[in-house]
Parts: sequence; structure tokens; C-alpha cells
Amino acid sequence: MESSLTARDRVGVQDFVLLENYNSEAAFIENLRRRFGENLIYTYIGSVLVSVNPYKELEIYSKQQMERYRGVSFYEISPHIYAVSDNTYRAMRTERKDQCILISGESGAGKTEASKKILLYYAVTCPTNDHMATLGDRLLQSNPVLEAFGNAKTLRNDNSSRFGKYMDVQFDFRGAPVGGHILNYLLEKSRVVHQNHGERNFHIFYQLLDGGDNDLLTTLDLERKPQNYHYLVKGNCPRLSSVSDKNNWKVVMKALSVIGFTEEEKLLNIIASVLHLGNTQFGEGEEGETYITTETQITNLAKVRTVPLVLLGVQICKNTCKKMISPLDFEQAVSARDALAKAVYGRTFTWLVEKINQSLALKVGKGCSVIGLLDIYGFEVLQHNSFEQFCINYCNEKLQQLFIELTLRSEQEEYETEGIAWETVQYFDNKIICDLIEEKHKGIISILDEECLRPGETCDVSFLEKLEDTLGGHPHFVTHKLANGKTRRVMSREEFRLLHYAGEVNYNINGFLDKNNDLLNRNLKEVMCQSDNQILSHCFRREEVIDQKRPEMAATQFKNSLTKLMEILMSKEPSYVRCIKPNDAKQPGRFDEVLVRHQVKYLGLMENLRVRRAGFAYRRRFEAFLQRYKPLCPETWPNWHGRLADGVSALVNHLGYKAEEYKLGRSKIFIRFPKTLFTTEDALEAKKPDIGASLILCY
Ligand code: AD9
Ligand code: MG
Repeated sequence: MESSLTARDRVGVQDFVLLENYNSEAAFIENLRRRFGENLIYTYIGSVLVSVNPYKELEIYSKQQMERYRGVSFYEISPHIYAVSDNTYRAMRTERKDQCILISGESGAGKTEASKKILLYYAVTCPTNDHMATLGDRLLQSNPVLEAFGNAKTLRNDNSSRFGKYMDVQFDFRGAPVGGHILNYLLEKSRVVHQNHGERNFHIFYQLLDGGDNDLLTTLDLERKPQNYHYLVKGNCPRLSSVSDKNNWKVVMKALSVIGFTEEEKLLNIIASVLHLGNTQFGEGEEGETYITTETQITNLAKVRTVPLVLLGVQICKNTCKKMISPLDFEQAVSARDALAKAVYGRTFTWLVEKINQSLALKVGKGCSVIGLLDIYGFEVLQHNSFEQFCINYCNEKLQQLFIELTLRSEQEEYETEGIAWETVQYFDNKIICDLIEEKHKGIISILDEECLRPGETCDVSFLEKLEDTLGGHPHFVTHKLANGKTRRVMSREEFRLLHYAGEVNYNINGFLDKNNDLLNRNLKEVMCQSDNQILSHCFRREEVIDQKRPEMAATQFKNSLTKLMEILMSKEPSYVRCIKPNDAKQPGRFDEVLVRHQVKYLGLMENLRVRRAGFAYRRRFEAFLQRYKPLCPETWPNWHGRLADGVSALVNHLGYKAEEYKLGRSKIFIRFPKTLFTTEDALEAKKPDIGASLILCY
């Protein structure tokens, strides 16, 4: 028989609160590494689940496993995504309070997989409502559809979500899923027209070319080879070894049918038209005028009935501004074409989400409870960081703020309910960085908007100068000029650096103004309004052309959608899943410590552990504590018949707990040091090997 200590040494502790040295990052990472080596990818920090991507299929997601976790108390069984799913579901049912599960982590860490596992858990284990028997199916099927249109191969993840997603699942009074609603955030539209080396465009393009039958491709005037399309060759990566586009095509088409898309609504002609648009090339005339050299592409666009032929041919080389029509030069025509492709794809994606929402919409009475799932991009630090990373990292600042606020709040509440004095915790409040980004008039987003709207010559450089004028001296903002040679890393003159809670990031300002403006020439909007295609004419509304008011800029739109998201999350009881990527090679069994340490830092896990461990390492309800340890005391064994608190008192007195080691609350015992608990566990192991000390500590 292996001693519990050895088992603990081998597989670590299943809850980080039980680490002896909870302030040590090295001990934290060592615990993760040991567990990962044993295929134990899940570990708790109190109620937070930390998950390490195994990059291989583990036999832990079967239906039997789901049954194991159903209705079982969170801490009495090994950590698992199903435990979080079940616990959240039960909390919703018993406390009648809306819940949300926030999944975070960097690209490739396993967020989307986690959210799919949670959904599957509900679809399989929850009762079904007769009227809505197919709802579970539709909920599940929304995933392949959204992934086809919103995911792509990147260097970091072969199936990277290029949009943020928040999904509400609604349950009726019996606990059956009856409806759903999806909110989407900031699709990375630039991918439609450009991909970095080794990356691909959105999956759907390749799926259509590989999986569509000959008749369909003929109708859409498409050829099979992705290499023939400009928008698909930039990354030089038409095929993926890990994914079959052909098979996925079938899955997506079936999913679209299950959700209720008609043939016309399957968007294939729009996808085709984006490809044709990409192949539209321009030439330059003798007097510098631009014209289209690829008439066939324009004809194809007309054939797939998405864009009126004559109009586009005439308009794509022009710009109408304040009723003046001016010809575009070659470069302007190319960017007008790309802007159109991005707008068509981006708006179609939004339409797709709306359509899925209609299909999931609640059709029965009110009185539902909700579980929200947030699968959103993690903090990103790339070689070259631009507007997109700025938005993504801003989003992570907001989530971190919410996380700290809510974790502290719930800790404090628990201490109050239990009647135990709250000991103040020191922590870094990142509000200062959120303000730096979002404050009215003085924040980076406001300055960016102002620069976009300011008449006269504005450019990315003038934006940077404005930032320096306004924000110089801010402790979290640095540029080449402000740093004055004082920073460790050399900065270029085209960058600004933000000192995020998770680390420093340099943002290159090139393209900030354009991306924030996100403008589409007015005459192209007019062309699109006249499209025969119902979806496109829905996406490009006439009012938009007539209305002179400028729509909100991209960063402000994002900021507003985040504010709404924070309100939604604040109104719910949160649970957290923090995902970690163990290596960059996407390989099983490899645990790269440097990479993991970085993520532990920027997920704020040490901070989280400190808050959770502020006073006491471990807490347990009286009945659970008595039930487990009663064999260790003659007074409580085999059964205790008095008040639970008295039973726990008798037990800990017998075990010789010192006053500073523990406190009794109203319904729970709080133990200050893990060592106290380990000694008790070891005593139990010695006395009752059948109960097995490994059950709660080392599983
Ligand atoms: V991104 O920010 O959208 O680029 P995610 O969503 O965090 O990223 P994803 O869930 O897509 O990552 O996981 C990446 C890949 O890791 C998956 O395609 C799987 O091959 C692999 N993975 C992730 N989680 C698991 C798991 N629990 N079991 C097995 C997994 N494989
Ligand atoms: Mg994802």
C-alpha cells in the first residue's frame, strides 16, 4: 500500500489551496506539472477550475463519467469540467439564481472544447422538455456552424475562434433546456482578405471547395483548388493535416439543416461571391485611372446573384464623398474591394448569429433560469500587436477586474454568512489600466475616435503624438519618446506600450485609424442595398446610406458591447474555468514550464489563490467534515447524534487542533493550514485504508 504522502508527491494536490507554500509560483507550477504527467488535467483553486490542454483524447468524457458527476458534491470527487457544469446547474436549480461560467485562457488552451463539453453535459444529463426535444440538438449544432464561419487555422490553433462568444442557455422550471441566445464579439474580419504565413482564411471557404458537389461548384462558378483564389493563398496553407474539410462540410451542412436554414439561407453564394471579389483585379490607365481587368469575376459575382453587375463594375473604382465623385487610384481601389469583402463577410456572420438565435429562441412561457457560457479570446502578445490585440487585451483587463471584484465579494460574503472576521487582502486593482483605455475624453479609445473624426490630415502618427500629449506620465503608458531610453526593451517610434496587469505589450500604431474607422465607400453600400440576395439586402440597409450620421467607431462599439457584457455577467453567479496551454507544438505529454508560468501569471492565478487563501486554506460543511473524519474519534464514531457544530468540536479537540489552526463558522469549519488537514488525512488513511486518503487530496 502506497502511503498518502507518496501519492501526494506523485500526483500533487487536487486543490491549490492545499499547497503548503501558496505564495510560491514554483510550487504552483510543479503541482500542475505532476498532475499533467498523470493525465490529471483538472485542478481547483477553491471553486475555480484550472484546466491544462492534454492535446490528446482522454477517456474522461463518456456518458458514464457524466453520471458519476451528476448530483455529487463538488469537492467529494476529482476535479472535472463536468463537476463545474453540474455544480452550476444545481446552484441554478436550488438557489434560483442565474449562473454563468467564464472560460478564459490563451489561444489553443482549450476554451472552446471546454464550452462544448459543458453544453454536451447539459444536453445529455438534463431532462428534456417534450415541446423542445430538439432544442438540445440545435444548441449543439450551432457549434459546428459558428466554427465553420468564425474559426480558422492560425499558427497557434488549427481551430482558432476568431470571435468572442457569450451564450445563454435557458432552462425551464423542471430544469430542461428550452432556449438559447448567442452574443458575438469582434469577428476578426481582416482575415477574409489577408492571412499570415501558415494561417488560413475561415474554414467555410475550404469546406465549400473541398466538399461541395460538382453541380454546386458549377452553379457558383467555383473551381476546386483553393490555390486559385487570392483570398485563400496568402498564408500558403490550403490544407490541414488535422482536419478534413470534406467531412466537416457534411457536418456543417447537416447542422445548418437541423438548425432550420433553408437552402437559400445557407449563404453559399455569399461565400462564393467573396472569393470572386478577391479575384477581381485592377489595372492603371495612362492617365492614372483605375479599371477592372478581370471582367469575368464581375460577371461571376452577378451570376451568383449577390451583387448587381453593372453597378459594381462602375462603382468599385470610385468614391463618393459629399456628393463629389472621385476616381480611386490603384491602391484605393484594392482597399475598397477588400473593405467590401470584409463588410460582406462580417455582416453575413452577424446575420448568421441572428438566424441561429431565432432558431434557439424561447418559445414557451417565462420563469426560466439561465446559465451563460463565455468563451472569449485570452490575453494576446504576438510579435506584432495591432488594433485587434489592443481590443482583445482590453477585454481581458475588464474580465480580470470583474474576476477580482466578484471573487473578493463572494469570499467576503461567505465570511460574513459564517460569522468569521474578514481579513483584508492586498491585491493589484487593474482599474487604473481600464481607465487608461476607456475613460471619456482622456482614454486611448476616446483619443483614437477623436483622431478619426478630426478634419484635416490625421494619420496613425498624429494619433501617437496625441496619445503622448495626453497620457505622458501615466504609469502604465510608455512610448519611445516618453521612455527616454529608460525602458529595458527598445521601442520603435511607431509603437506605444501598455503595462497590462498581465505584462507589457507593445502595440504598433499602423492601421489603428483605418481599422477603427472601418469605412466602406458610400457608393459600394448603395450597390449592396440593391442586391437580389435577401440576406445581403438585409445586411446593407438603405437607411444606412441615407442616414448621414456616422456609425460608432469600431473600438467604441467594442467598448459598449463589453460594458453590456459586464452588466450581464455581474447579474449572475459566476464560476470560472481557466485554461492553460502546455506547449506551443500542440503535442501531448509536453509541459513547457516557461510557457505555463507566463499563463499562470497573466490569468492572475497566484492572485486568485492568495485571495482564496487569505485567511484559511480549506473549508468544509460540518456534515461533510464529520462524515469523513468521524472514525478518528470515539465520540463521533460510528455516529454523532448531537448538533453538528458540537460534533465537529469534539472531533477537532480529540485530534488536538490548536485554536489558531481552525475556526468554526455557522455551517462550516475553516482550516488555516493545509498541514493540519494532511495530518488528519494521514491518520484516516492509517485507520481506514478503505476510505482512502487519496479520495479528496490526490485524486
Ligand atoms: V482560441 O483562443 O479559440 O484560438 P481555444 O478555444 O482556447 O483557442 P480549443 O478549445 O480550440 O482552444 O483547443 C485547441 C485544440 O486543443 C483542440 O482543437 C483540441 O485538439 C485540443 N484540446 C483542447 N481541449 C482538449 C481536451 N479537453 N481534450 C483533448 C483538447 N483535446
Ligand atoms: Mg476557441
